[in-house]
Amino acid sequence: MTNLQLTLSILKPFITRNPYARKTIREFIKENNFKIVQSTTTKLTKSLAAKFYEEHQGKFFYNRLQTFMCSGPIDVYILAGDDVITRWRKLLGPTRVYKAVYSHPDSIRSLFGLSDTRNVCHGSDSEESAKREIGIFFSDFNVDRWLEENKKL
Ligand code: IDP
Ligand code: MG
Repeated sequence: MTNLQLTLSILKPFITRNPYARKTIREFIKENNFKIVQSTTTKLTKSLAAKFYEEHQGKFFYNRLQTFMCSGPIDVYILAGDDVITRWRKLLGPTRVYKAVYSHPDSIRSLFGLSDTRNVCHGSDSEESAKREIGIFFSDFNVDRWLEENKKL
């Protein structure tokens, strides 16, 4: 393991109602040797969604995003793996689904995305974001300690 990292992954609302998509996404996780370190199924409140997406407040798509993210259950995973932050985002494909369909046809967002808002999954974009986002959903989880302990293995 050269660059062990943790990332926060969310299966967004409509996808948790689609067993085939859920199964396929779990297979992607397995095939790429990512480990699910912790997982939870929950429903976001407006205030938690606001905290999670604080960098996007004020953008034209923000209200739509917040409403959508609170519209049903989500699966939240802490994923671990070698370079998992960029590799998970690569598996997701581009943020915009119409772009994903043309440029990354076998990505998760291309396969299961319905619109730019309903783009299937979240993935942290940096180590700092991963730490912040993991803290929102798993407040007892110590990112630094987990990495320190598991990098030695
Ligand atoms: P990311 O999820 O690929 O990191 P961000 O730019 O961080 O993309 O945006 C967060 C989320 O906001 C996206 O996953 C998507 O659901 C939504 N979003 C981003 N840009 C747009 C847009 O142009 N139209 C509609 N929704 C958007
Ligand atoms: Mg982002």
